[in-house]
Amino acid sequence: MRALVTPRRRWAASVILGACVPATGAPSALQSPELREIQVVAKRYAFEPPEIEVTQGERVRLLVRSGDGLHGLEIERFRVSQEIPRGGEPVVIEFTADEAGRYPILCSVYCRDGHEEMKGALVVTARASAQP
Ligand SMILES: [Cu+2]
Repeated sequence: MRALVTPRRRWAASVILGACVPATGAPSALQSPELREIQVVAKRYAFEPPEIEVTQGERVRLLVRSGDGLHGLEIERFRVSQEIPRGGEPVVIEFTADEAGRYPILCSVYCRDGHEEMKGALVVTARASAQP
């Protein structure tokens, strides 16, 4: 299934992306990944939703905003590390979930007493081997 991305939508996304460093290298032209877009709120001291589920091989776009002060969002396995500024403007983070597993999501910016407990999880479920 091809993702329906209108030119206008692309434009909007690239404008937001201008503020952040790409999480992964050049996109693979071989894949036609489905895009999974998920809104995430970082606030003291949790991520909402606390668990993000995607399917292996999907292109994941996280739209992350802060519900209070400065935070960070880090998923080491997918080389994601991004500051989430205060003010509620969404930060766009994109990566391809190319390996199944459960990966911790951490706050990478010290945000006071509960910082160490500020954890979420990215759950990448294995794609069924037999595609219809
Ligand atoms: Cu923190």
